[in-house]
Amino acid sequence: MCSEAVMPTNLPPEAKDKWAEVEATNDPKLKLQKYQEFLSAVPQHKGTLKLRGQIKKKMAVIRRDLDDKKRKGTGKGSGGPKLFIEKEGAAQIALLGMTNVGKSSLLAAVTNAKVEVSPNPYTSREPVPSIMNYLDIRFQLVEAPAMMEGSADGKAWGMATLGSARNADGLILMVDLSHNPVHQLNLLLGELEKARVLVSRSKGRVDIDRKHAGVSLRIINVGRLIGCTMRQVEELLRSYRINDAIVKISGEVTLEDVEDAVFESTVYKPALIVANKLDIKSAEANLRRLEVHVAGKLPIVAISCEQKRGLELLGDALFRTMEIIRVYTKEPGARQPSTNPFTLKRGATLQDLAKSIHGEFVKNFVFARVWARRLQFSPQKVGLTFVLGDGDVVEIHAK
Ligand SMILES: Nc1nc2c(ncn2[C@@H]2O[C@H](COP(=O)(O)OP(=O)(O)OP(=O)(O)O)[C@@H](O)[C@H]2O)c(=O)[nH]1
Ligand SMILES: [Mg+2]
Repeated sequence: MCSEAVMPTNLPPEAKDKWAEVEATNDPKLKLQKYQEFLSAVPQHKGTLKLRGQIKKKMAVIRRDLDDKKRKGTGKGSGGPKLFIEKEGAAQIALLGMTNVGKSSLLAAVTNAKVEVSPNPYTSREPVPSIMNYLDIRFQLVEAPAMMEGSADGKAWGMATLGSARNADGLILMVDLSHNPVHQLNLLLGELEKARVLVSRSKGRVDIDRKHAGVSLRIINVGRLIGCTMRQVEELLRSYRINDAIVKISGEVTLEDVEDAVFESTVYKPALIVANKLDIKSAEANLRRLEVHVAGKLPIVAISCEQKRGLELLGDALFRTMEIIRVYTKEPGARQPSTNPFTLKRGATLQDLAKSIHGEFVKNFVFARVWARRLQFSPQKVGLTFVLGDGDVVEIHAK
């Protein structure tokens, strides 16, 4: 894979420079232009075919989003619905399923969203966000337009559906227990895979986190590199001007996988299955079949929106699947910690917390005190590398 050529697709430096410019902008129009410039700098040979296809797809999504906005904007005078929903709360969860499985019913049952529930197929045609509260955590559920065969190829509202999945932090795969849930699940997973959204973590994985500005390039390898060395990985990343990021490698990873991660062509989303309509006669038998098929690879929550059964299990299932921890901060000298926790990913350190509070906090950090049940002594004086846990109370002392 990377025996002689370090770059699997052999991109010239101009193309890599252009890619850095693509990454640097969030303005859709400018991004579109930068993508175009990038494409012009990519040589047209077989080795770059896959990449060019992926970039064109990304451009199509942006164009469609811009068109939508223009149409809606001039038509009704409103901003119109967005293809991408801005994130809110601890995690954004895309609610995916074929039509009539009960996505809107679930939203209506666990959030205060005003949605249309109907036996007619394809009622919801654009992503609808709403907040679900669990303990002191807020999850943002986004009902995506129904998935169908061909969604990943852009059929009907496929762009919006797969876009919602790609944009989310996690997925709920919703199936209807009144008829063959295994078929429905396979269809969802098949379309997601076509769109390079994967739910399994069994294979290798490369995460590039560019949010950590100011850390320089850090590569954490807890996996195994196949056919390449750490140095080649670093060279490849730097050739794309990735000089300031945390890169995590786990499982078995090739240099091509690393480059895929640069273009974000494959993304991994934690997922859980919600099996609805448990009230229907054949549901129990279908649930057994689904459980046998899934074989513990994904969690399953069985519910009935109609009878409001099983809904109380959803919050905890999301909490576990999303690997969320809550951390309560306390001002030095204050008696009580804040009741509004910061939510972080399991494994997050004090440095991650400090950063999510304020970028300056890390620079001015002196020490912190942590109160936690799992510690032998509380409070304990700790530094930035301290790994936080759910329920920790933290008092940060800064200059
Ligand atoms: N028996 C039963 N019917 C349900 C349940 N949940 C939803 N339904 C019915 O299933 C139909 C579809 O529900 P919706 O919530 O509109 O489904 P959806 O997935 O949002 O459908 P689209 O937006 O059209 O793709 C409606 O007639 C609901 O009343 C349930 O738990 N049990
Ligand atoms: Mg709906």
